[in-house]
Amino acid sequence: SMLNFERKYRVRGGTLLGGDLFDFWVGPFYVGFFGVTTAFFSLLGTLLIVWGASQGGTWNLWQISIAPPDLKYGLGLAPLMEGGLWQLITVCAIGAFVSWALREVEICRKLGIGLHVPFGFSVAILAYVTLVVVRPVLMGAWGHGFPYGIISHLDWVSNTGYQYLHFHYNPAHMLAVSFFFATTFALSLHGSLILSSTNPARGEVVKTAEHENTFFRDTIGYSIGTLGIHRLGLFLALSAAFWSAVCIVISGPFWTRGWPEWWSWWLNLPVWK
Ligand code: BCL
Ligand code: UQ1
Repeated sequence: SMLNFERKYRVRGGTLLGGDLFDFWVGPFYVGFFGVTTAFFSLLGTLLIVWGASQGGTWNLWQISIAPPDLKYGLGLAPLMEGGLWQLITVCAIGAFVSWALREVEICRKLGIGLHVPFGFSVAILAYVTLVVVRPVLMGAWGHGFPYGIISHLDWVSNTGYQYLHFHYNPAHMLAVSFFFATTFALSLHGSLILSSTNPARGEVVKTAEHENTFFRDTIGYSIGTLGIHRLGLFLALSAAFWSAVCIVISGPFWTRGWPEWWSWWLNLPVWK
């Protein structure tokens, strides 16, 4: 059954591409031109992964891996079984992620709401594209992308990290990690604050935003406000993904030595040098 609200907003129009083509719902789901392209790329990409797995010599979920081409192929196309499959899967992944973001945009336009959600998702896509396109292109070989496998991608992160001796000294990695931690901290404060005021004891009434403000004014002398906490949360989360993209794109294209050494600019400041 449809809510009155849904009936009111299930309207045609607001599409970016294709006009009325695919401008309809299937059950609860909006389809749209980009729903079709999402389905196409996801299905094809998943089939390619499963087929690649069938050629990989193991069905052990942890060990299945589809590797990028050898560095010798540079930025060219590689034979299917030597990284070409990884290249096709990467095209499908980007096709699916971007289609999903654009489908979100069309839904936002139908509803007349802001584009915050697709914008947020775009920053996650940016981090992924930085890993498998931007950095490999800047370094001259698709082989710098990460392999598609559970253990194998962890090995890639570890190997890539140690290539720069100690990744914790990467200043952008420091920022990214700090933003991830701050994001979880903010969400735990917000989630617990909302539950504390909306789950009253039996027989008591639900409390108000003023109670929420007052809790933080009493404890730390400041409340960011009910709208403000959501702005802060979005800022923290977007910053986490943004600085992640920065930390990896500067490793190689900008800095090729160990990250601890990068800090010699600090030791070399004229004040104490
Ligand atoms: Mg480190 C990266 C934290 C130690 C080497 N490291 C990261 C960052 C993050 C982080 C800041 C990964 C998140 C990210 O990119 O999000 N590292 C971190 C922490 C520690 C740490 C907290 C710690 O010690 C406590 N790192 C180390 C050690 C090094 C090291 C010191 C190894 C020895 N680290 C590296 C390297 C890298 C990182 C190398 C990176 O490359 C990585 C990074 O910054 O990458 C950008 C961004 C989010 C994404 C990329 C996800 C994108 C999602 C897409 C768009 C959508 C997917 C949809 C999905 C397929 C659909 C599924 C279907 C549904 C289930 C239905
Ligand atoms: C807060 O001040 C606030 O406003 C009332 C919320 O809204 C419901 C919150 O969820 C949180 C966590 C805070 C406190 C946060 C800071 C940064 C002071």
